[in-house]
Amino acid sequence: MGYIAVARPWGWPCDGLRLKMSIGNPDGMVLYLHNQIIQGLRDRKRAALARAVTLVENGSEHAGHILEEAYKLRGRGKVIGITGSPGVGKSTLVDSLIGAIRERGHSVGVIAVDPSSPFTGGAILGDRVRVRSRTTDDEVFFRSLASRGYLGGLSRHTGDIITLFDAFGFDYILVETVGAGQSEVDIMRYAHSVLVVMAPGLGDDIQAIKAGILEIGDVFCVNKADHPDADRAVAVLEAMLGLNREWQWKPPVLKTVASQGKGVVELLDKIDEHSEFLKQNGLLEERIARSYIAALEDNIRRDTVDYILAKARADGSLDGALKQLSEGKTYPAAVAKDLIRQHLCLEAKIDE
Ligand SMILES: Nc1nc2c(ncn2[C@@H]2O[C@H](COP(=O)(O)OP(=O)(O)O)[C@@H](O)[C@H]2O)c(=O)[nH]1
Ligand SMILES: [Mg+2]
Repeated sequence: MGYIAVARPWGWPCDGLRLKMSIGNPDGMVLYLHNQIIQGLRDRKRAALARAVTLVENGSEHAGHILEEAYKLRGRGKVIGITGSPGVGKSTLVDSLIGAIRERGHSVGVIAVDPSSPFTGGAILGDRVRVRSRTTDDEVFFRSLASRGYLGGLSRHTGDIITLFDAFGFDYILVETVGAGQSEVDIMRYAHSVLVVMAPGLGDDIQAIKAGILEIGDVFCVNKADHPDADRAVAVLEAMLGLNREWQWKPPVLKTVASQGKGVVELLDKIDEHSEFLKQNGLLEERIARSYIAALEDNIRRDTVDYILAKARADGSLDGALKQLSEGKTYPAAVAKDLIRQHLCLEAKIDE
């Protein structure tokens, strides 16, 4: 009877007959629960979304069925990526943007990808605390993902979780990524519009070039405009953008004081303007195609890595390789190629 407690955490009426049929048949029970979750997504039950995200985030083998159904429901929300170095004020800005979006009567889901603490494996608490004020609003949903150290520190399931949020039917999906470098550039491939946040006096102009961030930004925002150096930062950024190339869409540079909500309505207007530009010029499809490519790459990489390591563990070739490495007889790149050849039965040449 333990199943009943599992089936009803979000207070749906219990379907007695189907439940009885499922008890004693774990696979049937799992399917039943998953159908409940999918129906819950359609009915916009927040608890169903929370449950689905947890299953996907934990890499549950049963998540595929939910994702398959979620994929059919997706396609309504604007996916806005928000990126920039730690401390520039992204989370504060997200909080203000939530307010501006709600004032216009739209719903918003927020996904914050945080660097995991190596000690707890949990997401940084600060983000959760800050948005708590809005958690009573039914049209706002916030989820903080631990990054689990996947390739450059991103949550390996971010793309799938965006799909779940989209299936739920949010008007806006804000994805905040922390850190600076290739990993945050990569995650932005899932977004339709990318907002790059900078702050004066943090040397961000230099970092931006390094991270290739100028190329991915659709809208730029110099936050902490209460700082005296803000105008200089805007000027530097505009100069760098202007020299860069011929723009079809010239990314605007805005100033905000997120902590006081200043400039946030204008920022939302620009984000909307960019969405409209994409639609009017047939470019939204390109962005969506970009997100499919990102999803394919991420999934192929993830599944191939898991597969090869599992096979290599099982037949002892991983242990053998580790031993050879520790004895200095080979080097990791060579071992990796051997393992790929061995376990994927590859005849194709791998580039040396
Ligand atoms: N002076 C000033 N401080 C701000 C502003 N926006 C955010 N902050 C502060 O900057 C710090 C980092 O903000 P946070 O949103 O956590 O940055 P994140 O790491 O980019 O998400 C916090 O102490 C904020 O209160 C702003 O516009 N002006
Ligand atoms: Mg943050």
